[in-house]
Amino acid sequence: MSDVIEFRKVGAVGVITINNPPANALSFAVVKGLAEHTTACMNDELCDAVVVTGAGKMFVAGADIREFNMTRPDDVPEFHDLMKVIEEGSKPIVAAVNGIAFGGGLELAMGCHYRIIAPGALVGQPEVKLGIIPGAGGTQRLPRLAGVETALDMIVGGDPVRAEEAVELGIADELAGEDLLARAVAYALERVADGPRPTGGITSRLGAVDPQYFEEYRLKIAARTRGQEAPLECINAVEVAATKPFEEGLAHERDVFVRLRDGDKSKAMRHMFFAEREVAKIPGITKQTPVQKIEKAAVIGSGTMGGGIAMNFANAGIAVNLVDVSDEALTEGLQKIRGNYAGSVSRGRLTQEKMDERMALISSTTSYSDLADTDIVIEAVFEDMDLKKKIFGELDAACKPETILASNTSSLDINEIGAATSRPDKVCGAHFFSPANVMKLMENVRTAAASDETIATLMKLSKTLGKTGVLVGVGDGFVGNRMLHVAARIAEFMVEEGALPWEVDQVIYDFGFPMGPFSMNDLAGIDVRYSIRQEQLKLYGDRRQSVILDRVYETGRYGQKTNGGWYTYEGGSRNGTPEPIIEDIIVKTSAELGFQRRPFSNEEILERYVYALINTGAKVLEEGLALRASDIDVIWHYGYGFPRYRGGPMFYADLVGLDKIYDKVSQFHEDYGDWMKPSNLLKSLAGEGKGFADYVVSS
Ligand code: T1G
Repeated sequence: MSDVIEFRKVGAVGVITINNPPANALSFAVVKGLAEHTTACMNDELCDAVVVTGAGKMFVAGADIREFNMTRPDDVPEFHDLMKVIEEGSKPIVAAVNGIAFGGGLELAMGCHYRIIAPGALVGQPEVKLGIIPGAGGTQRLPRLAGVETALDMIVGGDPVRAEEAVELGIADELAGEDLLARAVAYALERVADGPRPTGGITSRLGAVDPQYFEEYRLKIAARTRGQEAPLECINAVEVAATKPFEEGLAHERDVFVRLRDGDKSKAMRHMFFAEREVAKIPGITKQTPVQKIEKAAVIGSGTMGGGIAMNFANAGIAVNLVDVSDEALTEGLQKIRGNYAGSVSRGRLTQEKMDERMALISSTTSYSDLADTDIVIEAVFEDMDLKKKIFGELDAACKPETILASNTSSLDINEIGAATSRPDKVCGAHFFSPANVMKLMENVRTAAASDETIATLMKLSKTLGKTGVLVGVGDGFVGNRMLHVAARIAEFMVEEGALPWEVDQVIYDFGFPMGPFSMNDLAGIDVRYSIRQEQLKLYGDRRQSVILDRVYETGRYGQKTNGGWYTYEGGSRNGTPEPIIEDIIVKTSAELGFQRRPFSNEEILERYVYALINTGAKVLEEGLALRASDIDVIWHYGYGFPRYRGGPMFYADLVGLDKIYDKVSQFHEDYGDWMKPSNLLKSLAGEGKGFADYVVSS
């Protein structure tokens, strides 16, 4: 029948094994094979019961996400029809759940009559993280097995539960011992006398639920699911399970599943699912590329960034030596780290024991001679090329030959830094994002001289630290900040021309970002942006910068740190309010600059900001500073909060259409000059009617 399904008889029990690596996804072939083998067993007089299990380490990771955009072949049942064949089977069907049963995997197990689960296995309905709801009966069967409240938590949250808890919750009937399959076969035979137990017929757990409960649940999740549809639809589907007949619930689920699956938000979130896995695929680097062990690390600079970076190593169980020029600086840096951990302990996110373990992994020194045996050093001092070259020269002399030397610089030329050492093949960039112990993104910077081993080690280190490491090339601002600086400038120019900071921020917030550029400026510090611009003016004198930011800086309003920047922050609140002083400065400066202020529509604000991002992303691609467009999407999601349900700037551009974006950017080019010149890649792809998804960087 099908090579992704194996079948054998164990006595009077038919054992159906799904063998569809790498994740045993419910592909069309698997669905077809499952239906055929189930039907065959039901018609086999010598078969008294059936066991369904997965080959390898997973039961089933879910439906095959890659097939969502494909047309289902006529001879392949819909998910619901497969579950109907199983649930209405005339003989007991037992799911032997090994490893992972997610999405359609858990739904398959719940379509079976009984479930035996292996210790340590995980079951979950993560569909909401793909912008959809379970589409194979999960919203209707899980409430029947585990009750409405548990079903809501699992389906709306999307997080898995462990085997032991699955038994307690009623999702699984029994926790297997050493031999899952043997136990499942025996259990199936024990159930022959009882016969099938269709999950759809279980109603005892549904109990009368107060409609208010669902309303309160909707309010509870509203803030964190802003802009998304799937979470609310998950609640609606579970409410239908609790209030309507089973068949009606299945029909409701199917209609909503198809609508969300075919919508842009789910396509964007599925794009991100694969994009964040694609970043690990680097031309020339394979599983055979040697990787250096990282058991001892050091961080140069005990400031905010250095301390955060050091915490990442301690959190991963790696000993780390914090280095600075004085004991006072180190004392202050360690105190800040201790305070960060204590905050997590007080919020119940970390145990005191774990905090103590991590603090014990962090040592400190003012002497490079203590770094001789270090495996990797991350330099995180302030952005001064001469200082960095001096530090790298000293590290080169102090550390063993194989030590990797990485800079956390956000924009300086790491090729030049590497040239200050005798080991340029061991020099790279590890650009963390602030706060470094929280933000998942690492821009791993590949210099011209870095060896494959150095890059492979750096990419593996990202995973070890629980980060999403994206490989980028050496360029001003690498990828993320290069794009940010262009968009931030265009936002400032819009304010010169007539928009107000809070108008721009509202549009960008409503698009789905956690905050707009001016709020972000207040958070990071206007003084920080001011100094970056001074650096850029040195590097690129030709680039006109809006002087409004200078005027605000000159008032001493640096943002949240001074309780006022673009916004005013009453009583230390983090929610700013528009400030009339700022509006006066803006209007006055616009007049000085000769602008006749004009209103900006929300659409124009969004287009200018986001298309500036996209155009710069296209330039990054054509300069070979990113391996693929989807890497840029991953950078912008994990580094800057680009909403996952929009898929990242480059995916979003393909949805809008590159021809439209090219036309708009051409207009910006006329308005602002060459720094907004359309990218050649954008122009050529638009002209060919293609998208960034069609563009493969020559490796
Ligand atoms: N479909 C297609 N490919 C998948 C897949 C899936 N569901 N899950 C994993 N892969 C691929 C993945 O792209 C990678 O490929 C390889 O398997 C290893 O994955 C009807 C409609 C299971 C926890 O959302 O969470 O069911 O890069 O690197 O770290 O209601 O994969 O090697 O070519 O992630 O060990 C719901 C998605 C689907 C779970 C394993 N299920 N998967 O993590 O390996 S929708 C999910 C995961 C659904 C039903 C609905 C993880 C994992 P490649 P990996 P891992």
